[in-house]
Amino acid sequence: MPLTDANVQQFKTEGYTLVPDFWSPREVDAMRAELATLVRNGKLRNVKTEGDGKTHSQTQQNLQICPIWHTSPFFRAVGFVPKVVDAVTRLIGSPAIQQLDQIFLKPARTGAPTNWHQDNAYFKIPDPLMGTAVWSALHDATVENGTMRLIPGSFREVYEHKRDPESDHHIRCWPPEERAVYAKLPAGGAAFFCYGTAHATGTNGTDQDRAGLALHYLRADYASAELLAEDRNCRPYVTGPKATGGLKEYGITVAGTWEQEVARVLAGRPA
Ligand SMILES: O=C(O)CCC(=O)C(=O)O
Repeated sequence: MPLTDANVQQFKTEGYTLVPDFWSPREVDAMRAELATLVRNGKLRNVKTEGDGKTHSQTQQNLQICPIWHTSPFFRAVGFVPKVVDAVTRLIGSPAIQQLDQIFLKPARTGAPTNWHQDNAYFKIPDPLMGTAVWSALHDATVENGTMRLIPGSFREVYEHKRDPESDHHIRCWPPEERAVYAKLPAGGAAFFCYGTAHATGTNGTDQDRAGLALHYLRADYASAELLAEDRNCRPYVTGPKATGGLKEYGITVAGTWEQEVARVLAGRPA
């Protein structure tokens, strides 16, 4: 489902927008199957700590894989899917690079939060509306299982960030939570939110796992020189004159492979 004009307008004024049926059920099935393979192969790690930022929790889990592109050709391809690239272009313009890809999996009953932060506290771009996350729900994302919360309009504010003692590497802030909205999304729904939008996920106390796939895109003319270094082997251009479908950055043409990747994963074939 493409973005509507109302989605684009909401992103520009409130810093986020939700699209409930962004991915097809078949695409979601393939994403879950690939995630299960990554979990089985031990590719996610628990970043939840016991309040000291160091000691990993034995009772709660915030399982993360970041980046994913060098482990999974399937998730590498997701960054070039035309509906993703079109949506990103409508929201932040062109030329754009894909900056990051990651998954957070919150296991049933033990799933731990990712605390409040603004992505721009990490990325530090001069205009926080010029970068966007595309956060896709791989399972129904509800209040009960800790779906994403977002603070409308918070991209106009800059909150102080400190090391998050509940994670082994994250930072966090303490924004006005009473202004937050829940991104309640069915599996296959997507939340788009700009680099300045304060956001957090919660605990998963339900009997089902919940995972979110987060892709981040940045307008290239707002990226630091280091992000665009000629010899980088990631952060592909997805639009504009330097876009090669991944060939330049990954050494292989990735754009256009999504359908075959979905079919391959659903058939259980190795990459
Ligand atoms: O899914 C999560 O727990 C957090 C995702 C997130 O914070 C992000 O994409 O920036």
